[in-house]
Parts: sequence; structure tokens; C-alpha cells
Amino acid sequence: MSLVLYHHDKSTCSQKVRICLAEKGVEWENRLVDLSNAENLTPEYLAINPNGVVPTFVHNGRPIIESTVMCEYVDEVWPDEPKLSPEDPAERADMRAWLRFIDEVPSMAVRVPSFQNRFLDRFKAMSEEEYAAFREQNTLRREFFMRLNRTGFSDQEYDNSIRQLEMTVARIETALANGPWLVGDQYTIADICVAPLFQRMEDLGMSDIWAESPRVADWFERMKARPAYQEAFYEGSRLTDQLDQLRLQPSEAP
Ligand SMILES: N[C@@H](CCC(=O)N[C@@H](CS)C(=O)NCC(=O)O)C(=O)O
Repeated sequence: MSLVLYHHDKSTCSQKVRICLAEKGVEWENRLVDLSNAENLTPEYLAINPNGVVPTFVHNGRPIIESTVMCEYVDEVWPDEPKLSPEDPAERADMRAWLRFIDEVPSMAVRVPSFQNRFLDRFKAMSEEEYAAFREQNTLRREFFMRLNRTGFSDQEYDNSIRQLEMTVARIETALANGPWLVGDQYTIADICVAPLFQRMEDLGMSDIWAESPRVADWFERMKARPAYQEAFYEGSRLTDQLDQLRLQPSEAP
């Protein structure tokens, strides 16, 4: 069996797939996709992932896309311990409802402070024409880059994304009352899929969001202590790695 992973060190979607693969002890061939050079939008990459985003893996010659789908695939194809999905259909439905929520709400929301506070300089350095050309080739993210508008999101969008992240933390705090994991006793793909978003928030200096949520704080420490987590977050894969300083402006800090 061969598995080739196309990914990016610092992409949260890539990180969740790397955690799953590490939990299962699955070996993979490394293919880094250079997002800053738009390698994700080349015809070669689009041929395996028409959405033009990372990650993708090619397993026995077949491309599998969408990080959450990829995590479920890994759990199905390598069904040995640890099992990352509940056997019970109702619990499995709970897990999938979390996965849907994580994809729709915090995964989207965390991009706003990430781009605003960390990735914006790359776009500010572009001329209007260069930015428009970059934006137009991004079929999936064109609208996102319209809203980023080269120099930053509106205050309303920024504030709304912070509210969504706060709501996510509150929901997890409530769920963990029946923990120790999001779906009760069992550590699942739901824990794995949301953890890199917490890592991203921590690296952006936003961990105050869960300062008053002791169960979330404890859950995140338990996630970080897992060997698979440490394997997935290798040197150079954190936003704070090779970074002089965070570019959080005091007025923008949550
Ligand atoms: N729904 C997709 C989203 C993937 C995604 O948005 N990937 C980001 C990195 S986390 C990406 O490739 N962005 C392209 C870019 O920044 O140019 C998934 O979960 O796989």
C-alpha cells in the first residue's frame, strides 16, 4: 500500500490529517505544496484536487480529498486500534454532527484572524492588479479574498469570526461535562479535527478565549500530550515557528 500526502506544514487541515495518520501509525510519502507560490492551483495539482486546496492524499493511485473525509477514510482503511469513530450509530452521528459543525463554523472563522494578523503582509505587498489576478485564479476562495480585500477584513467580519470561535469554545466546554472527549468516553476524529484550530488560536495569541473554560483547557493539554499530536506538529509546522513576532495589533487583539 502506498500513501502520498500532499500538504502544507502550517495548514490546519493538513495538521488534522497528519494527526490521524500518526494515531494509526500509517507511513506516508511527503509532498509539500507551496501555497505561497500557488502550487495548489497548478494543472497538475488541480488534477488530483479540483478545489485547489491542501491536503490531498493519493492512496494506491486514487486521490482522496477533503480533510475530514480523509480522516474518516483513514479510520476505515486502517481499522486497528485506536478506533477513531464510535461503533454505536447514535454516537457516530454525534461525531459526524461535530465534524459538520467544525467544518462549517470554527474552521471558517479561524481563517479571519489568521489572515488578518499573520498572512496579510503577503497581500499588502501586491499591487491591486496582482491581487486581483491572484484572487481570480482562486475559484474556491475567490469570495473570501474579495472580503479580505487585500488590506484586511471589515471590523464586522473580524468581530463575527471571534464570536463564532467563542461560541465553539462554549459548546465544547458544555460537551466535555460528559467527556473526557467531545463524544464522551471515546477519543474520536472530532477531537482531532478541532484541535489544530485551538493550536492556531494559541499561536495567534488568542488562548484567552478559553481562559474561563477549564474543561477545554484540560482537553487541549491532553490533546497536545498525545504522541500523535507531537508527530503531526513537527518542527516548522506551528505558526510561531520561524516567526520574529506575531503581528497582532493591540486594537485587533480579541
Ligand atoms: N474543506 C477543505 C479546506 C482545505 C483548505 O482550505 N486548505 C487551505 C489550507 S488549511 C488551503 O489549501 N488554502 C489555499 C491557500 O491558502 O492558498 C478541507 O478540509 O480539506
